[in-house]
Amino acid sequence: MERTLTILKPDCVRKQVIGAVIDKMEKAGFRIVAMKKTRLTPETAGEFYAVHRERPFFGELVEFMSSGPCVPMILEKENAVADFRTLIGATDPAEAADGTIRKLFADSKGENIVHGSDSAENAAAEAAFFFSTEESVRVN
Ligand code: 3AN
Repeated sequence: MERTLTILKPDCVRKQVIGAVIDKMEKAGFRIVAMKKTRLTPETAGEFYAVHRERPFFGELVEFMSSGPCVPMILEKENAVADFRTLIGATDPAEAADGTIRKLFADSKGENIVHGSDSAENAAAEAAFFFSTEESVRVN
């Protein structure tokens, strides 16, 4: 079993497609280990995306991610990191494969509905960013 960290981004919450997106995840075999609604500040969003600090879109990314509530989740499945990235599709929804979450729900590269960790190592660090050890214990 492997874990990945996703965030249902502020556009997902605003569009009221949280349920539809989670349905896709559960139907694809992901178990929900942890989930909450929270709101990032520009400071915490900048910390979460620190690796992108030098990228030209960093300011826009921080502004968007702190623009409203979001829903971070820890998901578990065999091969979770890679399978989840397949399920969500390419960063740019215009390039995302048919049937992927971003193709179905996202508007742009910036407002692309969900985050997905890019490695098991980053997934663990990102999970610890949002959840305590107690909150990360699988219950079923
Ligand atoms: P992914 O989320 O698919 O791993 P990355 O790591 O390339 O994509 O990008 C990190 C975050 O930065 C993404 N969540 C995405 O929404 C945002 N982003 C990437 N490219 C752009 C862009 N050109 N303009 C605005 N935001 C972007």
